[in-house]
Parts: sequence; C-alpha cells; structure tokens
Amino acid sequence: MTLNSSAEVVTRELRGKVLLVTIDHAPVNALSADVRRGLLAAIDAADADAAVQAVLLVGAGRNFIGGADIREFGKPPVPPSLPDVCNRIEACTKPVVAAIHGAALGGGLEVALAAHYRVAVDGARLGLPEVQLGLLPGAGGTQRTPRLIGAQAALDLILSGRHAGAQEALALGLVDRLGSSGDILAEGLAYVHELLAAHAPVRRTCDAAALGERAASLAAVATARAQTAQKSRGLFSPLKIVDAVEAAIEQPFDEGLRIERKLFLQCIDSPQRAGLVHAFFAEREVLKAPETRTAKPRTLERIGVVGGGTMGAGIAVAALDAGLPVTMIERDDASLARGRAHIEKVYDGLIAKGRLSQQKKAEIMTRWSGSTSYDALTDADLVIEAVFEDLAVKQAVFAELDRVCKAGAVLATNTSYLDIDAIAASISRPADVIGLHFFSPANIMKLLEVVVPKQVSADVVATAFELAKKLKKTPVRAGVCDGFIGNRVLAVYRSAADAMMEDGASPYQIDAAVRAFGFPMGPFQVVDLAGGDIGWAARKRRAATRNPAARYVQIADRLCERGWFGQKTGRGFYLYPEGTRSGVPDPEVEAIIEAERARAGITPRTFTDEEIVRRYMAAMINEGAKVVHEGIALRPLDVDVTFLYGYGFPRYRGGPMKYADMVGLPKILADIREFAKEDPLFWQASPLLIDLVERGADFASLNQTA
Ligand code: 3H9
Repeated sequence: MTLNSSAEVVTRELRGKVLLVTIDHAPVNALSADVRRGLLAAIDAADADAAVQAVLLVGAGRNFIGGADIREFGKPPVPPSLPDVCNRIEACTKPVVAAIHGAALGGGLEVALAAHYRVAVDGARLGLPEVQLGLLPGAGGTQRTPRLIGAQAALDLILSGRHAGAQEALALGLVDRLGSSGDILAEGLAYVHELLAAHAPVRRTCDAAALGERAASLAAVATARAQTAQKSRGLFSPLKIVDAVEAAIEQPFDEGLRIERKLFLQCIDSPQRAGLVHAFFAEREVLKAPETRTAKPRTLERIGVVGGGTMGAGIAVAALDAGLPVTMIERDDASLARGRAHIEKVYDGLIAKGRLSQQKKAEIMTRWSGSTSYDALTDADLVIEAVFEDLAVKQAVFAELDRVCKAGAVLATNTSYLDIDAIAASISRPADVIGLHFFSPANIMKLLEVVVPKQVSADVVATAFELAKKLKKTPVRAGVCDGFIGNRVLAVYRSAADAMMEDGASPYQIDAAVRAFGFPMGPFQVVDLAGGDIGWAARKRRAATRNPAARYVQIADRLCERGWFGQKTGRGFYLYPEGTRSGVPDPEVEAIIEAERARAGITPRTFTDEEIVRRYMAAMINEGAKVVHEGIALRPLDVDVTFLYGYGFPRYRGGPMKYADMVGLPKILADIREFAKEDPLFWQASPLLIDLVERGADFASLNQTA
C-alpha cells in the first residue's frame, strides 16, 4: 500500500485562471482520508486565491474516482468526512467543474454531483453502486441525484447500483456535456474556459429542480418501496435508500442530508455491510493465486472441448461467448450433432427472449467446429475434457490428447471429484494436466474451481486463471481431494441435513429454514433440480469404501429406487404437477420418511428453524475449516468465494467462513461439540477451528497468507 500524504494524492496547479485539482491515488483514486483532506484544502485555496476563477477536478490514471475508500469502513472515522468535503465543494464561490473519465462511482459520483458542472468522455462509468456493499450513497448522493435527474431515475440508479455510460449520463442529466476526444484534461479545460467566457454562474445541485411535481415523485417512491420490499428479501439497505430519497422530496436539503447520514450509519453498522465488503475484496483476492504472480500464462487462442453433453456444451458456449474458436470432439456423428444442438439451444433461447439476433448466432457458430477425430485438436492451446465421470473413461480420453495435442497444450479435466493426480500420472506430460471444474449450467455459473494437481507446472495454473478471466468466471484455486472445495463441503452439510430429516425435521422445513437464511433454494430442492440419480450413482460407487460406523441415511435411496429423481421425473422430494418447476410437498415422501425412521429405530423429534440452520452451518463451516487446514483451499476466503459463486450462499453474509467469524468461532465450536454428543464420528471438530478458538483468533486472520 502506498502511504501518500494528502499533498501527493491531490495535486493543485494553476493553469491560467483555472485551478487544476488532480486526484492521484492509485489504483482507483478512492477517497481516503488523505484525498478528502487534499480536496478540502484545494477548494479552500481556490476560494482564497483571487487569481483562481474556476476549479477543474480530474482523476489521474484510468478513473475519475472509484468511490469512498472501502477499506476504511468499519474503522473509526477520520475527518474530514466525505459529506463535508462534498458540501464544501458545492459551497465554493467559484465554478467547480468535474471532468469524468473511467469510473465515477459511489462517493466519486457524489463528488462530481457536488461540483457545479460536469463533462464526461467515452468510457466513463457513472453510478451509485453502494447498494452492492450494503450501503446507500452517504455523501449527498440520495439528495443531489433526485434533484438533478428526478426521483424515478435516481431510484433506479441507486437501487440497481448499475453503471451508466457517458451517453446515458448525458441523457439522464447527470452530466452537462460529452467530450469528443479521449483526452480528459483537454476536454475539461476546454469546458471550463467556455464556462468562464460565458460568465457561467456557480450552479449548485442542491438548488436543482428536477424533483418537479411532489405528487409524482412521491408516487415513484411508493412504487419503489413496494417493489423493493418484494424483491430485496432480507436485504437491509434498499429500503433505507427509498427512505433517503423520500427525504429528498419531503425535506429541505440540509435536513435531507441529516436523514441520509443517519440511515447511512445504520447501514455501515449492519452485518450485511461487513459481509458484502468481505465479498468485494474476497472476489478480488482469489484472482491472486501464487502461480499468477510467479508464472506467465501460455497462449490461449484456440479451445478444444471433448464431450458434447450438457457440461461440454455449456463450456463451449462460455468459450464461444468469450470470442474463442472452439473445436468439439464427440465419439460419433449423432453425438456430435447432439452436442451442436445443445449449443444452439442456448442461443435459440436467447433469440426467443430477444437478447440475440439470428445473425449474431450465425456469426458465433462460425467459430464452432466439430469432429469425431481427436486429430482435429492438434492446434488447440487448451483442451477441456467433459466426458462421463469415470476414471478409466477419462484416462482413455487423456491418452488420445497425449497422442494428438501439440507440445505445450494445456490438458484440462472437468471432473467434479475424480483423482486428477491419477489422470495426470497416466500420460506422458503430467505437468500440462489441470482440473477445471465448471458448474452447471457452465455458460451461466460464475464459479470455476481451478484444481491443481501435484505435478502441474505453474504456467499451466496461470493459464487456467487467464482462461477464467476471458470467460468472465471467478476462479478459485483448489487442491486435489474428493470433491475439491465445493462438493466436498457440500457432501458434509448434505449429510447433516439428511440426519436432521431422519431425526424428525421434514425436508420441507429444512429447505424453508435454509431459504430463510438467504439461500435461493434448500438442499432437497437442489437435489430435485440436479437429479437425484446423480447423487445415487455416487453413493452406490462409494458404498464399498464407506465407513460402516458412519451414519447412513437411506431416505434418498428409497426415492431413487422408485425412479423419483426430481424435476425431470415429475417427483423427487417434492411433487411437480404438470409443467411446474416449484414443487409441492408430497405426503407419500413424508410416509417414506416415517417408515425409514421406524426402520432405523428413531423416535422423531422436533427441530426449530434456528436449530436447523445452526447444524447446517456448523457442518459447512467445520468442513470448510478442514479444507483450509489441509491446504485444499488456500485461505478461508477461497471457501467463501466458492460458496458465494457456486452454491448460492447469500452474498450479504459474506460466505460460510466470514459468517462463522461474525457469529464467533467459540460459539460454532461449542455447537459442534454439543452435536458430537449424539454422533461423535460425524461431528469431529476441525483442528484448525480448535486452534483458532484457543488462540482467540478468527478465520479473517488467515486471509492474508496466499
Ligand atoms: C461509497 O462510495 C460510499 C459513499 O457513498 C459514502 C461515503 C461516506 N476503495 O476492481 P479492480 C481496489 S462506497 C478501496 O480490480 P478495475 C480493489 O480492491 C464505494 N479500494 O479494478 C483492487 O485492489 P487490489 C462505492 C478499492 O479496474 C484495486 O482497487 N464504489 C476501491 O477492474 C483494483 O480494483 C464502489 O463500489 C475502493 N472504492 O475496476 C466501486 N475500488 O489491487 C468499487 C477498488 O489490492 N470499485 N479498489 O486487489 C469498482 O467497482 C472497481 O474497482 C472499479 C475499477 C470499477 C473502480
């Protein structure tokens, strides 16, 4: 981290009559205390200096200002506050112009809105994304934006957190003009000189009148409140945003600012803010796997995909969407045609929704080629195998890849749990073999587990991270074990859910409790969606190696034996009446569960929803800790990102390990020890968790060590 003084991060230079104020605080000119001090001093200087007739604010580097300094949240505030800085800018007695390029986000846009005039150039991104961090714009954004662009447009911008481009910003009235060149300084100076020549007055956003008719603005607020209450289930800040914008309509400016401040501080103090800020940094930290620092990625221009099933086709779509040419291999013409059809189905779906044109689809498909011969892969830089999940089958594919692929080609397997070391060891170039575990549907799901076998070379790992970037995926580095990070932890909390079901909770209660925690679906809904047969096959395969002393709940097997595989068969844990995707509880399933409890000699007991969540989370956290302890995940935050991006973990809780820190590790450990009284084999506390509790430390303390 650069420890610049305020003098260095905000520079002032008199250019004729214009005081040029440059914010120069890499990487994104975030509004740290030094920057705030520098801005305040610059405006004071402008007011005090008779030679200054106008002020021009610009950002050095790629952005205007990326927002408040997110790293300061949760720490004691350091004056001057950003609202004070913005008010000071607005109060300046000489025209202040903001010249915007790159990001003007959050506090960055609020600084610009406090200026008197705004010019933006192509590539500018203006937005108030605070909602994504569990916040609301807290430096006048909720008060100035509606005054400048109206309540409706302001609510849309602030509640969505989306970025508006320069053209849209002009149309909305967020900026006054567009600069035609890419030279932000020249555009800014030209605009200031024009304003000076025209004797343009100081024009304050707090006096702007776009709020217009009160009744219409209040109607927009009422609609937004109703929609927000419905949509943002469990989220704290969106309704506070609506309250703040309402205050902009109902109250004088200063009172509105006071209300905004009060609401902002409530958001800052909320655990959701802590969870969301953790997620923000964690998703950036995972990109920095050690190999990305030590090695350069190999060339990545042509992709091969072996297998045209759902997974192979999804991976192919992801690569095609990234602009890469893809060669698909299938065993025969019919399978290849099916593979192509799977791909086309994705694009046809987009066409039906009006999100893609026939012409664009045709253009994309020119980059696809298929073959039944591995020889078509000789030019591929990276090949991803996505065939049947069986070690021998995969090894046979890799033998072919070994035979045909050029030297230096990266050979990846999309296995979800097989031993990648064994796959690598079976060919002549183990250093080129890596795991790329995509999640279904592979063109949609953001998570990519980059599974790093023993013999792989560092530049292959770096190439996998480069591929993730091209495919717009979030990569998490994982070690080789059964299930890697995600599915290994999943198996354990699924077992905890099964045990609760057999002990007396209904699958419907468990799903509802897990949804109330914030997951989009409960574990039994997930089984029904994925297909019960998949887990069943895995259980049968593992039957021989399962610890006979371990508890084994057979309820799911009973359903599968009846052919009840979930949505695709019309029933699983739920019933899916003709054509529906949201199931209804099935009394026959409840009867089967009853019978299983009786068979196992269990007297059912009741569970509260809170107890269900405690067990579910304790199982997830404990296995997450084991995964970190064994080095399968580099840090706790890697587990968090895996669950945020691949398993629907509620983002505002930051991920399982962040959640554990917030609950308190001693409490989690006490729960595990309590549950262990019933089933000591299942509830074995992770040595890492015990160690952290003994040292009074938390998972966050391990997040800096990648
Ligand atoms: C706010 O403004 C509240 C106010 O309303 C009220 C206050 C009273 N602070 O994303 P990148 C770091 S809330 C600190 O890879 P890109 C980031 O961690 C804020 N650090 O770059 C990374 O660090 P590292 C509202 C920040 O070019 C590095 O910069 N603003 C901040 O792909 C590069 O980041 C937002 O929510 C920050 N504000 O994208 C905008 N921003 O290299 C958040 C970034 O050590 N930021 N860093 O890993 C973004 O959306 C993107 O970073 C941006 C650049 C589009 C700006």
